[in-house]
Amino acid sequence: MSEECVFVSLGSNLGDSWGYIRRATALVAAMPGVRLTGRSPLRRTKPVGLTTQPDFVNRVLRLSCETGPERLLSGLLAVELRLGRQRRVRWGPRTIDLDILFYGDLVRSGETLTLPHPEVWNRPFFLELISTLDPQFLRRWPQYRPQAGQRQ
Ligand code: A4P
Ligand code: MG
Repeated sequence: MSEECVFVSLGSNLGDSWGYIRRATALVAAMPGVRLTGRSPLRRTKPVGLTTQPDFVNRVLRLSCETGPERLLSGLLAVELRLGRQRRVRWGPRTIDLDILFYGDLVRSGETLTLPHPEVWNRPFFLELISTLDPQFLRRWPQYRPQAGQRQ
């Protein structure tokens, strides 16, 4: 299978969030068929959606993947379980959440996998963190809306 450029988000707002993000980064980098090609800085962010919960720590990873999106997603779910993630409330607090933001140019909508991740354009910190890894990447997407006065 060909290698694709992939962006994965990491988020945590329970327990030792900085530690969970660092451990998740190492576990994702060790997954078969996955090569870590960039990791963004860590950002403390205000909760989106359910706003009455602690602040998050977020990071974005850039990967080169030959797994295909489904195998990548099941690998990420295994990392979440290994780090003690329990699913309780949608958009609620979590030790670790790993989402696929972009898998190459794939666009799909399904029960188990929607690409690009539907919340990418609603969460400015994802856009900012992707830009730290690849400043040109978001221009490939028609949803990309440059700020007034910004050069295209
Ligand atoms: N799924 C579908 N598409 C994807 C994808 N592109 N990547 C499915 C990963 N998973 C995808 O996710 C539920 C199911 O979504 C998965 O089993 C998979 O088959 P989940 O992680 O079990 O549940 P969730 O995370 O509660 O729901 P969801 O919709 O993933 O929520 P989000 O969008 O991840 O929101 N505020 C800040 N500041 N920072 C955050 O990181 N995160 C959330 C969670 C809310 N507020 C936040 C943050
Ligand atoms: Mg999720």
